[in-house]
Amino acid sequence: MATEQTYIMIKPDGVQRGLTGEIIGRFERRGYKLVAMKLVHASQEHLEKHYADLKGKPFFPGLVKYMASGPVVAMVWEGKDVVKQGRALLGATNPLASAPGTIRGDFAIDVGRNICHGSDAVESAKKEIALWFGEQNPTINYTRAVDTWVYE
Ligand code: DAT
Ligand code: MG
Repeated sequence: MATEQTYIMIKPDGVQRGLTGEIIGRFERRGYKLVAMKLVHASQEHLEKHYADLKGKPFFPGLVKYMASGPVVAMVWEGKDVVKQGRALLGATNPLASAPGTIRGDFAIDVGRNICHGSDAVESAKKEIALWFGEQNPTINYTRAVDTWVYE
């Protein structure tokens, strides 16, 4: 399976609740590689683009307001199967349906305060990385000594 990239974002509630290190740590400990990261206080207009697929849903205005309510941590993580595995690390969209051991299953209760975002496919990851980091490839290309202990 080819190495891929995913867009992972710690939402304003995750930042406010001091869960940034915890969430980053789970991706690090799994073996994935951080290749881009920044703190952003996004505009409503930017968030409407990020969630364009959900425009028209009854919760859309509240979702955009919540996401614009404070800074988020925007990240790109890289590794084998990272899009699907990243979603598994986050847990189900609704934290009440998330298994303990997942990020949402351990730290969240309401769907409108589910503390993190992860791309749902390789193609949407590409779009989201371009939206949050720019069209030029923004990721850092580097090798880690530990990679030979993570991958066979
Ligand atoms: P995910 O974040 O798992 O990709 P999604 O793309 O369907 O889920 O929805 C984006 C976000 O919108 C989700 O993280 C929380 C919010 N959301 C989704 N369904 C909702 C609902 N029924 N009520 C309130 N907020 C909802
Ligand atoms: Mg989604």
